Formats: sequence, structure tokens, C-alpha cells
Amino acid sequence: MKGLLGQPVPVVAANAGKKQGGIILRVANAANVSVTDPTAQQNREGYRVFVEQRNIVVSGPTDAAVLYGTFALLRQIQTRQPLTNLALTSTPKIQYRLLNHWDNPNGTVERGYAGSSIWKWYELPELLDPRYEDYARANASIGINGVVINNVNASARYLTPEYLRKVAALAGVFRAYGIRVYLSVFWAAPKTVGGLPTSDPLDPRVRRWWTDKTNEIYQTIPDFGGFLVKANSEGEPGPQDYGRNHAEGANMLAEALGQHDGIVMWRAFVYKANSNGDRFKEAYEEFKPLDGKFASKALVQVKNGPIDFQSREPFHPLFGAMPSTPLVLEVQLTQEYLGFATHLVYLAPLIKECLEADTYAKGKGSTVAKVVDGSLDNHKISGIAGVANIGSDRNWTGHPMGQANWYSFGRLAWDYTLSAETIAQEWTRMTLTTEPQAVNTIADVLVKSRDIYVRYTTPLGLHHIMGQSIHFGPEPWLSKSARPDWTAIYYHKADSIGLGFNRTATGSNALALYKPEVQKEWGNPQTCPPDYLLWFHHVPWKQTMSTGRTLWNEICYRYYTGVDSVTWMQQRWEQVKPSIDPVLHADITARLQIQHKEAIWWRDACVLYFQSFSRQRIPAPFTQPD
Ligand code: GCW
Repeated sequence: MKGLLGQPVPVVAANAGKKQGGIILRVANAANVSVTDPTAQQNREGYRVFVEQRNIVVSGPTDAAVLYGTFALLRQIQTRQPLTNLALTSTPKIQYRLLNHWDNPNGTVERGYAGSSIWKWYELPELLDPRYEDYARANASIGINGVVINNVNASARYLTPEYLRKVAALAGVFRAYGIRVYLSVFWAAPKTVGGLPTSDPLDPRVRRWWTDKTNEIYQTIPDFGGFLVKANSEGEPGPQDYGRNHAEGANMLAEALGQHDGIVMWRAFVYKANSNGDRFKEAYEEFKPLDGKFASKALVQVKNGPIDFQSREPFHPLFGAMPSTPLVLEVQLTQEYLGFATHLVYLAPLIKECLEADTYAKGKGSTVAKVVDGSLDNHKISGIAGVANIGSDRNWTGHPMGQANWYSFGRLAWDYTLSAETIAQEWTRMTLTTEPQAVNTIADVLVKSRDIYVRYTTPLGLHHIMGQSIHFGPEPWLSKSARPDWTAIYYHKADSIGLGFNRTATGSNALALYKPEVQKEWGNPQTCPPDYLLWFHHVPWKQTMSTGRTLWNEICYRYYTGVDSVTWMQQRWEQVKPSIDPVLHADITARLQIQHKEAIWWRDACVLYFQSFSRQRIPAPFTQPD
């Protein structure tokens, strides 16, 4: 308040003198929160902000609730909303709202583009960087209540007493902000740390080891949140190494958690090397048969789409297919496939597109959001995870606009009914400017930016045609790799006839994983939304689309107008210059220049490459690039 208002705001322990015109923080009504109600946990975090006898009261049943209400009030003030007759009430829709850090013990961040890790392991536990508290406060302000601090490609080191003390020091900072810490675990830790000959989840020694280790963790960190596991995926060890399945692995960890208040999040991101099938189907085929076999403390964590955080994916077919298992939605805030930290891409529309997708699991309206919040299948626990885009860069996220992705993830995890536009406006007002016209201009750019990125990189449902390994820039010609499902050709299937991956019954039939209503819409190229077309169909170059253009002309049209739209973003950004801090403005101007250059790179590379199959001219008014 002092920072916002520029004058001191005295803090008193209690309103003994019956003063007016103040703010009262009140932890109240805790007794009314039912412990048997599945939404009780969320209710414990819900707040009310209202006016009572000329004071503003922030009230909730727990400290955390009052903290969230306080941030809601600050948001109200900072975005310059009226305070008279204030009446804000809000309860989070999802219980576990987590950031997943892919941070390594050596300070690197897998797929991180904002400098090195913010965790300084070599200084912990003695030295606490003040940024840990800034980080916790920022998270609390958007409702995030848990952080998995290490990479899912996990080092076993975090389970050693030396590192647990360091993790405990971070937990000590986060606690006051309602945030619990979680660890990604390395499956083979009983061997590498415990000295056992095996890490078979059904071996009694292994089970004992995890139980003892879990008890040790809770002794060090009493409010520890639980485990995240990537197993038998991309070379990581797992229960399948011993002929056991994912549920047997997850259930062993759930058992180790015992009476402790912790959960297991088991990732469904699995696909096999040299699979002859369609990678799209693999997670479904492995996990769907395990529905109903997971312990009550285990959740399965599913990426938004079936391949891997592409700029646009259809929703993952596991949503709606595992009614007996709570599913955590995993989205990626770090822009691994969306231009790293040089492209301005606001991700709220992508996240909402997934949450609002209809699985039809229990008829119309069975959205992914209802699967994830547990309401569709009456689950007692629910979760959502965002792969963090945070690093040691002074602006946290590399691209200053990347902060909007961290922000919007938290806001949507709390309330996915908020619109991408509303969140963009809020963030812009709180971060960049409150000048109304500039706010509208910037929010408009933010909201359109993801579609623009899709246009100049992977229009019409093209996917996985990016540069190998680092996942940057175009490489649609990539045909050789250690694995066919890491090549671009595997995905786009360009030939002299047309373009796209046939996933209908005459192709891989991945479409059959969805409910009939979804199959019906996406299975017919006439009714399939153009945005998903090449995900499911091999379309002839000369085929006329709903837009009236042939596929070839439509592809060219999208690549070219995509680049033009980056120019439009640059012009809009130039317009708001008077309202923005000059250093920040210059930074983003330069990043937009890079984005424009790289958009041209994507366009020319893809159009010229695909032209070698279509053998058609680039239509007017576009010109053949040099
Ligand atoms: O997208 C891929 C990334 C890997 C990542 C993996 C995963 C952490 O390229 O870097 O590993 O997904 O999600 O497990």
C-alpha cells in the first residue's frame, strides 16, 4: 500500500479504537468449513472482501485465504477499480495450483530461456537470496500454492540429506505465502542414493526405502507437498524396467506417503523409441487401461495435447477417458516451441482453448476444465501445473511479456472462467501502464499474439516441424534423427498429392480415441476446424477449403499474413511508446524486430520447402522470396 499510494500506511494489531477508513484482515469462520466436503480445501482458500462500518474487510477461513483476499484488494487498487461498495468473493476452482520448475542442480534450466536457475544450491541453506521471497510473493499474488522445484528429468541428489536441508530452507521462505514445495523424483534413487540392487516398486526393500525416505522428508519439511514423477519416458528409468506398470509405481509412492498430507503426480508423457504406430496414441494406450488402478493420493499429469506443447494441439484424448483418476493438466509457460524469449506470445488463449474443449465424456459440456477441476467425475482432489518460464534474468522471464504467461497461468488456475482479454488487461495495468488507450492496444496485441505465431510457424494444424534438438526455428525437411518420431517428415507427411497426417480410420485412426461427437466433427475435412485440419487429414494441395482458397493458397496466405501481423504488432507497440517506461519499451521493440526477422525465416523456409511438393506458384499478391 505504501508503494502504491506513496505515503505511509500504519499497521495496528487490532481495531481496538473502532477506527474507520481502514483495512481489516480477518481470519474468520474457520469452523464453518466442512472437512467432508470435497471442495473444502478450496473453500479454505476462498476469500471475501467487503465494506463494513466504513472499513474494508478482507476475510477468509485461513491465513492463506486472507492473503489471497489481500492480493485481490491490491489488484483492485492497482488496476484503479472503485473501492466503494466493494464486494469481492472468490474461491479457487482447482485445488493444487503448481508451478513445475525444470531446474537442475548445476543451475541450468531445461528449456529455460531466462538465464540460469533462481535456486542457488551452492549457497543454500545458509544464504537466502531475497529473490526467493519476491518469487513467493509473486506466486501468492496469483494464487499459486505449490512449486515443484526441480526438473522432471530428476537428479537423485535432491533426496540426499544435504539437499533436503536446502529444499527445507526454500520451503521456510515459501510457507508464509501459502506455498508448499514438491520434488520430482528419480525413479532409480533406491539404487543410486540408497545402495539397493533394485528399484522394483514391488520389492519390499525398495518400498521400505521410499517409506523411510518420505518420513525423513517430512521430518525436514513438515508441510512437504509430495512427488512428481517422469518414469519410462525419454530414457528415464521407471517401474516398467521391472515389468511393473505406471499404477504400481505411483501406488508405491502413495503408500510411502502414508498418513502424510502429500500427493503423487505421475506424468503421462510417454512414447517409445522406434514405435511403428502413431505417437499421438501412445500415452492413451498405456494409461487408459490403468484407469481405476491408481491409489487415492495419486493423480495422473497430462500435457494439454497428445504430442508435446506445440503451438496448437487438439486436447489430449486422455481427458475424458480416465473418469476414475484425477487428471492434472500440464501446460508449458516456458516457450519451448513458441519462440523462446524473443517472440511475444501470450499463452492464456492456448490454455483456455484446452480447458474449454469439449470431451463429450458425459455428453455435451464435458469440458476439459470440468475433468481437471474434478467436477465431472466427483474427484476429491484436482490439480493444474504450469512449466515455469522463470529464471535469474532481472525481469524474471527473459521476454518481459513472458511475465504475462506466468501471471495468466496463476489466474486461470484459480478461475479458468476469466477471459484471456480480462487477464491481459489486468496484467498490463499492473505491469506496464494504466493509460486506457495503451492498455487496450497492448491487451489486443497480447490476445492476438498466439494466433499470429501459429500462422507464421505452423498454420492449419501443422506440427513438430521445428529445428531438431533445440526446438527453435523451422526445419520441416528434417528426415533423419535417432528416432522417426523426432523428425518433421513423420508429422507433416508432405508428398506430391498433399499435406498432413491422416489420423482417420484410413490412417492411424488416432481419432478413434475421442468420443463419437468429437470424431464426427474432426473426422470430416469439411467440418474439421481449419486450425486442426492437418492434425487429422492428408489434404490434397488443390482441395478447396471453407475459405474458398485451395490448401496450397491457404498455406501461403497464412504464412504471409502471419508475417504481416508481426509488423502490425510492431506498429501497435510503437503507438504506445509515450505510455511505457523507455528502457522497457526499447527492449520489447528490439525483441519484436527479432520476432519479425524470424517470422520471415519461418515463412520462407516452410513455403519454399512445401512448394517442392506442391509444385505450384506462390499466389498473388505474395511474392516469391529471394
Ligand atoms: O517437450 C519435451 C522437452 C523435454 C522435456 C520433456 C518432458 C523435461 O523437449 O526437454 O523434458 O518434454 O516434458 O518430459
